[in-house]
Amino acid sequence: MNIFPVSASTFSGDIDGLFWLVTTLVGFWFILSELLLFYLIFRFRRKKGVKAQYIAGESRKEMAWIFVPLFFVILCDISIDLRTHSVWQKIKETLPQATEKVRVIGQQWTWVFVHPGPDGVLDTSDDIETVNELHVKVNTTTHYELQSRDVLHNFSVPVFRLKQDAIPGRAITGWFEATQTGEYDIQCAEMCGIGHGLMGARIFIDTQEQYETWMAQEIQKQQNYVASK
Ligand SMILES: [Cu+2]
Repeated sequence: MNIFPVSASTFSGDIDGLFWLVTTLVGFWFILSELLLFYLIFRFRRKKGVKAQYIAGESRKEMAWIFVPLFFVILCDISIDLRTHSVWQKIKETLPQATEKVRVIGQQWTWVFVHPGPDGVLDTSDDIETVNELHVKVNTTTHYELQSRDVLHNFSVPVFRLKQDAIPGRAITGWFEATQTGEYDIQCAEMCGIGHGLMGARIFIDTQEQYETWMAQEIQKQQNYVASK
């Protein structure tokens, strides 16, 4: 059964693992406690000639019903915290060496992407700027520099399991490495005004050849535009 969207980054499996861990542990305690609740309601109910019992949980034996499960619940909590911490460290606290860089700019209500041109360097005259269309290379560690031109936005790429707030006045650097090619959704995941729901874009994960073909097309478009002026 595949309940998750396509998994297309080096860390998406870690995030899915966390979802499974939390769902399994919480699900286990939920089912156990509900079963027990209904069993106890049935077991100590009022019967003919027998009053319903009111159990306050004050004797040592009764208290064990509270503190023994509590102990195990806390153990589960700790295991979730440890796993979460190591995943957070891997994704948010380490910044592997970049092979590629791209700038992502959120504004009401669109995404602007600045790709380095053939020279591979941002902020030079051959940069390629696109609207709602991000091109990255597969199997390449890519740094994104995230900015906002107005309010809070959130750069969310579900297939990467990536979410990062864009904060006005700040340039936030993060990274990803795509593991499979294809065309997928990008969505703003921060309520940013009336057009928020429309603030979607597409990410194209290209092979080296596809990327170069796309870049050549963009350069051609620019030249045609300049020539037409
Ligand atoms: Cu938004």
